[in-house]
Amino acid sequence: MRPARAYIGIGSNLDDPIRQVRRAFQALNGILASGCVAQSPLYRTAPVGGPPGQPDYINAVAALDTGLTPLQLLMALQTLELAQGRTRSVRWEARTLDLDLLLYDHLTSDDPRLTLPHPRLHQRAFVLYPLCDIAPNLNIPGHGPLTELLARCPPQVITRLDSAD
Ligand code: A4P
Ligand code: MG
Repeated sequence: MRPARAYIGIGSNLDDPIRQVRRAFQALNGILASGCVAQSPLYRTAPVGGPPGQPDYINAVAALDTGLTPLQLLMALQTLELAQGRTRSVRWEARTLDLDLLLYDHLTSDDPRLTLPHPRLHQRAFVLYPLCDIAPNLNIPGHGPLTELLARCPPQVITRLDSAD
């Protein structure tokens, strides 16, 4: 069977975030029946929402070809978050690693366990910029062309890092 193309949003703002994101790229390649086919550049981004005084985030996006179902893939992502020290208490608190399933082929779902596309993807520069770097022609189900979402996105402080950073 043809693999599905999934896009994963990666975010970290604790415990050496650049290292956390690079480690996450490697770990994504180790997911069962899956392979990473593209990695975006890294971005330094101001925190959106959450408790005040959080450090900046490092964000990036990976494209993954996968034979897993959407829920199997979500569980694999949550296992990687835990392996990199993720804890959960307050919503949108600082974290060592957040892996969001942004898109899974053109699937849509309003299941709260797994909403597709990711419910806040279309409003977030820290997702849209790296996604556009690796998949500029994407159409986001229910929202339209990625480039149009980027043009309409609320202003956010976001800086692309050099690969040497
Ligand atoms: N869930 C439902 N749909 C999905 C999906 N498509 N991908 C459920 C991943 N998870 C999904 O997620 C909470 C629950 O969402 C999960 O149990 C899952 O079943 P979580 O990762 O435990 O908690 P969270 O990340 O704190 O919550 P949430 O609502 O996913 O937050 P977001 O939207 O991920 O936002 N600012 C900057 N600059 N950069 C960031 O990366 N991230 C956030 C978190 C806030 N501000 C940020 C950043
Ligand atoms: Mg999350």
